Amino acid sequence: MKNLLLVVSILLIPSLVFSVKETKEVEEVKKVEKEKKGTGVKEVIVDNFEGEKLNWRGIAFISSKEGGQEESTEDVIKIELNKNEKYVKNGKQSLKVEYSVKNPSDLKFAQISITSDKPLGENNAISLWIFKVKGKMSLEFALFDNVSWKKRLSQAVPLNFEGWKLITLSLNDFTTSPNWSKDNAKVIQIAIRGEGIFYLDDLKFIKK
Ligand SMILES: [Ca+2]
Repeated sequence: MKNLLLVVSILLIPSLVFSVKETKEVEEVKKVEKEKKGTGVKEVIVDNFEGEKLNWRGIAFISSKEGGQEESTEDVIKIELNKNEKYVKNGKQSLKVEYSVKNPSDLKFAQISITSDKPLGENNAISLWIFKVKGKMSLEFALFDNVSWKKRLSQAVPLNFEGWKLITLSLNDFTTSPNWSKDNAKVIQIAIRGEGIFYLDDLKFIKK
């Protein structure tokens, strides 16, 4: 009996040692993969549209040739929370944006805006999902420092696709602005030119 136990132990010990070693190696690999993937910077969800309340506001504008702008009384920018799952990327809701223009002109645009609870901070990019339904539109993003009210502006992003598209804009895609601080960068404005309907989901500040 004693001999049998001894034999069993001798047979078991190397396999136990091996499995402990293997577990450690797997953990090590996982740790390295995590460090490679994660930058240690926490992304900020600006809006995933899962709330009850609409946190956005939209205004239709017309620019004057002198450079000023005033609210347009003939154009309509409609924004609402959407529950139709076809147009939801994540969760149960998204944002529906509909802009219709009566007399199309290059001077016309609509602007939708939101204030994030948390600033851009150590993140360096904006990401969002867009489902374009119809129309010809381009979007320009402005990121405001909500203390100095300085802004950085993106290039125009044409919505020349249908269905879902992930749009990522890094800070390098924006103009620079003195006295603009990423620690106060909380207000996002999206200017829409053209007209049409699109849905928006998962607007975030991320580290690229
Ligand atoms: Ca959502």
